[in-house]
Amino acid sequence: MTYENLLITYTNDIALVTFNREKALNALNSKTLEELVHFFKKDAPKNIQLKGVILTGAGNRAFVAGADIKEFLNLNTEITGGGLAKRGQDAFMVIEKFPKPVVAAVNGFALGGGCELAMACHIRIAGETAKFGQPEVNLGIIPGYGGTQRLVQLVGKGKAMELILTADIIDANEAHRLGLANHVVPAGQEVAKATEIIEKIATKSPVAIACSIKSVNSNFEKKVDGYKFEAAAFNESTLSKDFKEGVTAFIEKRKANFVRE
Ligand code: CO8
Repeated sequence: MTYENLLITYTNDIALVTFNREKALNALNSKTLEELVHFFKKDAPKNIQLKGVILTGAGNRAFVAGADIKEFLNLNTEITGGGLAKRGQDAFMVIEKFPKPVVAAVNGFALGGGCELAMACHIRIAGETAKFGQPEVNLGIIPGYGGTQRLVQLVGKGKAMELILTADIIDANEAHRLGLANHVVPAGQEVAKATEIIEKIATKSPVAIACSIKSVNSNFEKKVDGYKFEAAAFNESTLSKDFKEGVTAFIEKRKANFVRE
């Protein structure tokens, strides 16, 4: 696929995916969503050496300012609201379930679908100029790309309810205080901090990382018994070469040498 709205570069086996519609504050249109899914489903899994993925926005004003509101004009003719929401939810689920760390480097507005996108990532780094919010009720809609679910998971029901009902926009420090942002860094340092975290994770067992991601996610799957899921994922990790290497390295008092394969 030729990417038009995503800019994808690789440095030291880390993919940097930049939403590249700066004039529209990187708003997510259908083409961008399609490209995002293609990247996570087709291109990224082929790259065995990939350590993780960083998502960020072009320019210094926005991560992603939301779903592309201009496309809403076609709603209920080309696609229903439910269909549109499902398409975005499915896309973000692919990110949440990606077996390697996905970190959002939030360098400006993360509103509506942009906040929902950041929440689908495993970790969020906020630049100090970042702004988060779910302003959908201003438009007569609700968060439809997973926001009513993931915001509750991250900040709790009371605060999620308030943010969604008031459409308040919060700054990076407030997002950090609430647990929505993992770290706040000076503007411009978001990708560097995300890189540092992915590099740290890359020294660990890839099998254990993938099992940890899916096991933590299982906590939020209503039909799944998270404890059973965790036991199965634990079992999977014990059958790996990584487990043998990790334990042997400990006993031999050396650093484990895990291999991505
Ligand atoms: N969609 C489309 N275009 C956008 C968007 C957007 N979400 N946000 C900004 N833009 C465009 C503007 O239209 C403008 O374009 P142009 O120059 O052609 O007029 C350009 O970006 C710059 O924006 P502004 O001039 O408005 O810049 P300001 O600095 O004055 O304001 C704001 C910045 C506050 C971020 C403002 O642009 C804004 O409020 N944007 C909309 C934010 C928003 O409401 N986001 C939520 C969208 S709804 C959503 O995400 C729902 C997700 C779930 C969908 C479920 C399926 C139905």
